[in-house]
Amino acid sequence: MSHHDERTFVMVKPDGVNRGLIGEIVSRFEDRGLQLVGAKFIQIDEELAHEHYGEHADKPFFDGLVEFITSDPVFAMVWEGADATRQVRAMVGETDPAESAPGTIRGDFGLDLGHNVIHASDHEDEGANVREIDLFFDDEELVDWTRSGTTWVY
Ligand code: RTP
Ligand code: MG
Repeated sequence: MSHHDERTFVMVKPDGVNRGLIGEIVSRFEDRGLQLVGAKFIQIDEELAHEHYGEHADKPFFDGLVEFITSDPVFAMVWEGADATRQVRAMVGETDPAESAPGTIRGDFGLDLGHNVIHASDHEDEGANVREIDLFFDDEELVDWTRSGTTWVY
């Protein structure tokens, strides 16, 4: 990991998994030149859901959000690259798919606020990427590696 590189947490939500969008989403990050350093297919339990979405505990949509995120499996990933958290958020789009530009993941695949296909660490919440990576992954589940022969990507 070179000095300008950063790791960020990304997760295909249950709606994206059910719609068969894991491969499409992984491809977009690969195409962009980001580097995969960890991934796993899991079903989130209540406790993990409460920790992950704790910032929204007081919101009216919290119970529905927890019910949804625990309803079916998710595909959790860690991606590395220059300014990765901001880069990924730009590729994801806005929270509401209706506000998301075509070409973004939510702009292309999101249905509504509750079914917006993907989660990514908030780039405006400093340390969110590191907290979320720690919450979902053990250190030994993340791979330190350098791609060979790829001077054209990060
Ligand atoms: P996420 O955390 O899932 O990546 O989404 P985000 O940063 O774009 O949005 P955030 O404000 O963190 O909200 C988390 C998720 O809660 C659902 N939500 N529902 N009904 C509502 O008003 C409402 N607002 C947010 C969305 O699924 C959002 O992704
Ligand atoms: Mg968020």
